[in-house]
Amino acid sequence: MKFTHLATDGAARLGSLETPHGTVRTPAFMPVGTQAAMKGVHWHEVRETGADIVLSNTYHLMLRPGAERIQKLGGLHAFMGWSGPILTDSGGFQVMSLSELRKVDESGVTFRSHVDGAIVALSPERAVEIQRCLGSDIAMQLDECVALPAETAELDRAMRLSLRWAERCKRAFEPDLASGRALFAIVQGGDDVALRRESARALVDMDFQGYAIGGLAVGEPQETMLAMIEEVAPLLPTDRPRYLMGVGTPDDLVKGVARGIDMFDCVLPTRNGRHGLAYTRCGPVNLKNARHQEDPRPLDPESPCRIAREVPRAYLHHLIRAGEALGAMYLSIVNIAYFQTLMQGLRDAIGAGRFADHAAEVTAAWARGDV
Ligand code: PRF
Repeated sequence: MKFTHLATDGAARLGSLETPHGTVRTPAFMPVGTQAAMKGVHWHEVRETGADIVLSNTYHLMLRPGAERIQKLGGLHAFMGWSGPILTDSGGFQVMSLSELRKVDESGVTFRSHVDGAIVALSPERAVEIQRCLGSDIAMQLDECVALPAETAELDRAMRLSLRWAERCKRAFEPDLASGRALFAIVQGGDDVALRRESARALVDMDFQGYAIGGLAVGEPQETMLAMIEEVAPLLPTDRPRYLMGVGTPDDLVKGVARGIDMFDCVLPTRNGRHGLAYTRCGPVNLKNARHQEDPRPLDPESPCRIAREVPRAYLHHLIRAGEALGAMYLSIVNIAYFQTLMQGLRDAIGAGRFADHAAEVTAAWARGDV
């Protein structure tokens, strides 16, 4: 994997990340296809929104259909029919948020499968092995993310455990280095500045191909999240990509890029789309609202997305109210396309040296709204 840093504007960075399955233009937003599917959206439609890379999950795929089964079928790219880059999360975060009877100890996490009730163990070594079976272009270390607010002692314990797991993941990943696939470390430490610094410094000393900031957007106010990014980003090597995990709203993305983040992922565009919320250049539009019942206007006549440009709001309102699958599909595409257009605008602005002005314009259009 090769990261080329093309331009900077303040702390914002324009770059390009070469993976075995193609190039990712950064700053990048990765839509989330948790179970090897972008719920209701074809891969060619995901590609048409402008997405270069997608995220999928170790946790779900190890339980069903199984990592070794996907490997037998040619790996995750062939299995699901997405030929571009794939980043896989390591599973620890999903274990903590989705499974019952979970236990964390030095060896890893043990939990009860939500699929068949079986007891499953996930160690740092197994997390790397699963991501090898999947053939993900970017694998993540196993880590422990603590929800905020939390006691310092708890944040300290989880951060140190994550550092030891980072070492073990790195060792387990050594045979993969020649493949061009990458392993990213994850900075933890919650909202504690000293812990964040210690985590970032220790991981940088271990020398990973990229660095994620985890443990944010887990219950803290946005200003705390931004303060942590401001502490951590300057400690990370400028020649490696920086990934803010599980973030966020369009406003989070603009503010994250302004602080030097290169990659993001979030379920918001697809999950909120399924629930009737459309993201547009002029802010979010809740299509469930009765005021759209007789509105013939499209969501945004200037959008590069055909659905946003052409489909009447009244029809989208009807589809969502009637529980039609097409409504969820349409809004998922509209939203992924909006997030990609937003990122393209940020990339263009960094390249042109007008990031701050552009960010202010984007924010002002949301504030004005149109409806
Ligand atoms: N760790 C991992 N995945 C994650 C997170 C984390 O801290 C987050 C936190 N926002 C989202 N996804 N491995």
